Amino acid sequence: MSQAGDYAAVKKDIAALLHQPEYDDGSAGPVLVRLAWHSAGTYDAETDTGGSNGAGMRYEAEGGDPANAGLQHARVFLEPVKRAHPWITYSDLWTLAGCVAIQEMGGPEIPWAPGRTDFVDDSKLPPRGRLPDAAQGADHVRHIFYRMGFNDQEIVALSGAHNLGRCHADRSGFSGAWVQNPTRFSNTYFRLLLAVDWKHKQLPSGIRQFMYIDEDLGEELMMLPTDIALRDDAKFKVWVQRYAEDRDVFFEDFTKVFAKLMELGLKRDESGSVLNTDNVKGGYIS
Ligand code: HIF
Repeated sequence: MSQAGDYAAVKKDIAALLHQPEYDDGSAGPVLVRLAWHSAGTYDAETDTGGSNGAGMRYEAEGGDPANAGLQHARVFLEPVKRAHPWITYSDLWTLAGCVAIQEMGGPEIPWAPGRTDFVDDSKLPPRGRLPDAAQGADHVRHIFYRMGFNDQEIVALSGAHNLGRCHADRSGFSGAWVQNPTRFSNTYFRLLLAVDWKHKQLPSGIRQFMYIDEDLGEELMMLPTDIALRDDAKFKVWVQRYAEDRDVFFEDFTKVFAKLMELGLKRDESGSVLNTDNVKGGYIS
């Protein structure tokens, strides 16, 4: 067992578990990034509810939300790390794991700070329906991310995370990966979004997505309707073009916006300590 507060030891163990030859594309990384984002992405700035604090996905109300299907795999991957470092909260572990995964897959280092609590404050529980619906368009994407406090540029920068991982028919209903190498963080997602003639595809289930078959590679790639919306909306497209052209600018902007996502709902004092865990007394919600 590591000493309480030894986050370097936790990071090392997270990095060591990413290689999973039997799972998906051989890495736990993408699903860990999705876990981190779904834990935070329930935030509503107006009511100050939701967010990563509380690790609510451990419980049915949030964990059983169909939008979170498949994330049990990510939580199971992290259990040995929690056992080796029992002092870390799940909410810190899940957000940290997403950041470590991004960096280990070739992405930027995301500034991350601890201090989240695992005590569930019932008054902060997010209702279901806070996470985005991939079948929709630009208005919906704005509605969801403006609610968290993001602007158009930040929405597009964040979206570069779809360079990672894949859709699973038995989780979301959608199917396939966005890029050819889905365990390598890059700006390929933006480049493909613009460069390729994406065609409608209807899956046997009736679900509609977009597809492109790379004849040379003999490989089929996909985009969600919400991804295509970034290309087809004039204001979003400006940023898609910017990030397609300049990987460094994308990495810089992504770093800031992913760090902001991980912090939603936390209030820190000048020393960085989280203030809004003050309803936790003697280990229980008062
Ligand atoms: Fe995703 N996302 N996401 N997403 N996402 C899926 C998978 C991943 C949306 C829908 C889906 C973001 C925004 C949105 C990742 C990371 C991020 C899947 C497939 C869907 C349907 C799930 C499955 O079937 O397993 C929508 C509608 C979003 C708003 C536009 C974030 C910006 C891109 C915030 C983000 O960081 C990652 C990583 C995956 C891959 C998971 C995997 O298991 O491989």
